[in-house]
Amino acid sequence: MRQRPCAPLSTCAAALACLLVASPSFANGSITGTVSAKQAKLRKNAVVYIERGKRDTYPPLPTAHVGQERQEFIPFVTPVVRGTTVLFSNSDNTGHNVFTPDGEKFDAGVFNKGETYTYTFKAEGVYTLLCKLHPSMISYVVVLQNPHFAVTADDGSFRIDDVPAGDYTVKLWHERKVADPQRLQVTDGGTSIATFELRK
Ligand SMILES: [Cu+2]
Repeated sequence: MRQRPCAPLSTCAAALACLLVASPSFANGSITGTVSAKQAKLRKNAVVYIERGKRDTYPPLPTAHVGQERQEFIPFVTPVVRGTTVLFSNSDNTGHNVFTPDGEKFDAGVFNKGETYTYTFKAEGVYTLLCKLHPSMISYVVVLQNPHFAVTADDGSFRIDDVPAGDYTVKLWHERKVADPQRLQVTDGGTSIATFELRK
């Protein structure tokens, strides 16, 4: 096609916008795959993450939200980057509490419908969230070094996009099971496959 001497400005702007939107996916790669387990219901809610990213430290993510609805924490697992604040809210007509016995520990006390509590997670690790008023309530915050993570869907599938090219160790966290870490290479524009089998 012959280049027109001067394309309309809107065409240039649209082309530039396309380039800007498209370029990150070409500069980085993706990791996709599945988590398998004998019991199908165990495949969801696993966190797949890169153990150490290219940088030493990463900025915190925007505030994450864990709700309390119908006497459950929602979502079941919330991965965040170290330094991220999590806002807890209560939408039930009954009071709830949230506390963790893990890491630095915190206890929000009792809060009622419409009230919130925030906590900033300063150290990497897995934090169990519990409610002193309802022993069946449980969920997890998984504090990671970097934002390259995903939570598995009901079928165990996951996808991590926008990963800088390089060699990585990819790990898995699951409430009750373990899986062997995977070494893999991410290439610019490529999709690397990681498969985890839950055991124990
Ligand atoms: Cu509760």
